[in-house]
Amino acid sequence: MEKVSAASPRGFTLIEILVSLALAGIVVSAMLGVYITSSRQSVVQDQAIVMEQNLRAGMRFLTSELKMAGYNPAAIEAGLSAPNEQPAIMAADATGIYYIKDDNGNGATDDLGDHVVFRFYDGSSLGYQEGTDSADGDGDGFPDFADTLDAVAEQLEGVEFFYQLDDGTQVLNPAAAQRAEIVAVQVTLVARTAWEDPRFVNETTFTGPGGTVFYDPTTATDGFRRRMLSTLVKLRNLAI
Ligand SMILES: [Ca+2]
Ligand SMILES: [Ca+2]
Repeated sequence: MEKVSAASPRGFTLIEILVSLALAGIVVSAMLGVYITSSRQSVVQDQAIVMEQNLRAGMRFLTSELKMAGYNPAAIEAGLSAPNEQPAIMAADATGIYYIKDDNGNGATDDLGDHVVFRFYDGSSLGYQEGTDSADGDGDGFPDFADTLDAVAEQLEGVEFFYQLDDGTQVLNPAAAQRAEIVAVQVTLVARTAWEDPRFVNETTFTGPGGTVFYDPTTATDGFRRRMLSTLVKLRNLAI
């Protein structure tokens, strides 16, 4: 009589295979879950690091350049209080500034680098450009050379230039006569991550010192992480 011994080789039953597959499935999905969570966290962290670096690099460049507004050693030597007897700040509004300096100290302000523009553009970038003169074809106060800008910071929510006059007043959009009174600029940059974090709702309000509302969660919320950086740049060449 044939008898199947317990030790004899045999195949797996369908139930055994299904149970094994189910167990394997649970293990794999648990591992996948851990992997997805950790990779999502690292993407979020990477994005936050990129945002922070972009913001700091942009601010560093802007502040070191802006400090030189009105720099004019020849004019100071000649006893002139205003560089080349004209205001060093040629245009200034809440999102842009155009100023003159004698970059190479040769006594003239028509060399490359003597005219400088910083401006927020394309809704997400802080642009920089240098030129040699004030030619302004469209009459918007900013020179033609600044019609094309190089980005010094990207993925920005916005920028704010808040001007401090020598009587202590602070204005976002100085009138022409006030431009000669500017002694410092409170520069604020707000950056945001490239992508929204689907598991994050940003409920922080971002408002600049001058009142610019960059993000207002009471109006609408999203999942972008944001970072605001604000620095007071003293224009030492203009604070005479
Ligand atoms: Ca020069
Ligand atoms: Ca123009």
